[in-house]
Amino acid sequence: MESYPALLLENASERILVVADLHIGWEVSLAQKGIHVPSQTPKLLEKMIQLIKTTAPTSIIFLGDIKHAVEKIELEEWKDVPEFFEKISEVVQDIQVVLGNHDGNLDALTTPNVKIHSSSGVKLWNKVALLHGHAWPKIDLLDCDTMVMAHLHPVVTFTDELGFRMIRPAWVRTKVGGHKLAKALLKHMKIKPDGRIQESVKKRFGIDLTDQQCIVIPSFNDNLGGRSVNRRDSRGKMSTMIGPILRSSAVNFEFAELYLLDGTYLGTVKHLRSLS
Ligand SMILES: [Mn+2]
Repeated sequence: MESYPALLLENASERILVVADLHIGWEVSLAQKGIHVPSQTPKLLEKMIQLIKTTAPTSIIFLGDIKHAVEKIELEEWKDVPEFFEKISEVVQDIQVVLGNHDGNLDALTTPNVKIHSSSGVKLWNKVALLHGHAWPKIDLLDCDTMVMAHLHPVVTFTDELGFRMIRPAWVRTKVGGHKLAKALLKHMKIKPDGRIQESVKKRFGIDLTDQQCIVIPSFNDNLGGRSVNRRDSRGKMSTMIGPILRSSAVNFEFAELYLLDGTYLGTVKHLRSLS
């Protein structure tokens, strides 16, 4: 069976499919550089429909970057994005979007059944935090067990002795320290904690801070580039330090676990760095 960069979250009554980073209309950015590729949206739609057939979800949550143009709407997106939502709506009625950094003016392109959440994220079943990851989370997500993010388009790089390079999408699983994330978030909110962070957050927001499992979901569109999680850039910096959560000291990326799309466990970032 084909492996998809998708999560299926289940409870007794719901099956929620979570996918991210479709970047519909990315071909248009190539056309601006003189490279003309036919619209790839029909293939993306076909892949999505197949996934829906396989998993029979009750809802779909898109974790941001539905479209590619950041602020404006490209001519092609006026056609491709609404058509995409129309076709998906024929098979699943409950569709939700958590906004990503590429989703400016997205509401003009969605069908009326699509519910749009802000980039600060949404809480599912009181225990799963869902957000794109380019913006700060809202503070009431800080008592969840699990945080699911996108934005990074994580890939893993393998280079052999001859210099041949293979790059594959990768799932990332790590931990977010609740205390450190809350400290950074309060600072961003310009709130001075009165006393200890834990008590302060409880008193002010009624939130019981906790450490969370953090999952970074690979991009659904496999024509996109990604951030190589086990490779340093030319200045020796990790390219994964993007977005306020990953940039905060709350996430230790060194010990993040990496998996191939089919679930094969590869090792930690620290361990796989020598292979990049
Ligand atoms: Mn993206």
